[in-house]
Amino acid sequence: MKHRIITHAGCLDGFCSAFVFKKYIAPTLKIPEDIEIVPVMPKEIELEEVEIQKGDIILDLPRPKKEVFFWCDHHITNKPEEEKKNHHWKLAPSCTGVLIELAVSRGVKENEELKNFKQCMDIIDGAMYDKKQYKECYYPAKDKLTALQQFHALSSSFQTKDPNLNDEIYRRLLSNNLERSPITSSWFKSEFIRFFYDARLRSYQEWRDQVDTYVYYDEKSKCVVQDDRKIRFRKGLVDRFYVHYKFPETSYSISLRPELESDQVRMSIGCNIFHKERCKIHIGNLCREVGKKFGEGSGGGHLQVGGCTVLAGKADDAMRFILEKMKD
Ligand SMILES: [Mn+2]
Repeated sequence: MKHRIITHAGCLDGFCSAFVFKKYIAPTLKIPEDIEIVPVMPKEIELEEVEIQKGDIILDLPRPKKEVFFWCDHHITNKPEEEKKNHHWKLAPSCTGVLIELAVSRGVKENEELKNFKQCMDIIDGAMYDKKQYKECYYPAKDKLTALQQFHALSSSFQTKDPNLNDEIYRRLLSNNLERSPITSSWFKSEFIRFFYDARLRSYQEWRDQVDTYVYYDEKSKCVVQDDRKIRFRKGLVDRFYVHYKFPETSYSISLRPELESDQVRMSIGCNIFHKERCKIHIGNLCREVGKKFGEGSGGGHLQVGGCTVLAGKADDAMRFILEKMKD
């Protein structure tokens, strides 16, 4: 049987999930080392735009309708109705963490490096940063990077504005000889990855300076609104936790980003990451509902963060619908 690893494109958790599968789980299943890596977006699985094959290994992505060799995910909206032998679903901060646990349960030795790997990924993908860790990862860095910063540096290398470049870097890094964790691998130690991170940190600052001019706090719904339809073009790169740092009284945030080519608006909703106890709604379910009601059906996520795509003409209705839900 021919195997491929199909994993979440442009996503650090997708990358690290593929890393853990290839390095630790594949050998237990006698899967060859040169396995092909195929980065895809969740939407491509949901809308059946990728041709799924029997031998496929699907990580950090929705479960495809067709039978596959192996599937592992941690998104609450992808919880399967029935259990299956080759299906691994667990509500957890990161898919990488679920796969590391699985590898350990299959006999892989759990050392400090692996523990640290899981811990960093749980903080990053589960948005479990405290204010200090947030500052550490999103503001200019010193010469020597902490482990958490190193994972951020890694992700910035395949989150440029060119999806093909991202996929290329992603696949090439994963085709290297994999050591015990991505950040202890020799290829990671090169200056090359640091370039991407330093540039990204400057981009965050540019974005923060611009967003300060149009972001606002809606008191009734306790939500910060960042509506990019208000600006002609966006500067820098989004620092998704900044609004909660800037408005500590918020419970939620929403961002609207018009997609120029498709006449759709991408919405991201999250709770205040520094005060998750304020989150009273199931955001993943809300996103799924909004995606169906106001768009073509793409939407989902976690309890406390999610995203969906709606038709441009229905974006205002969708926004009113969401803000109303946040009030109670
Ligand atoms: Mn994930």
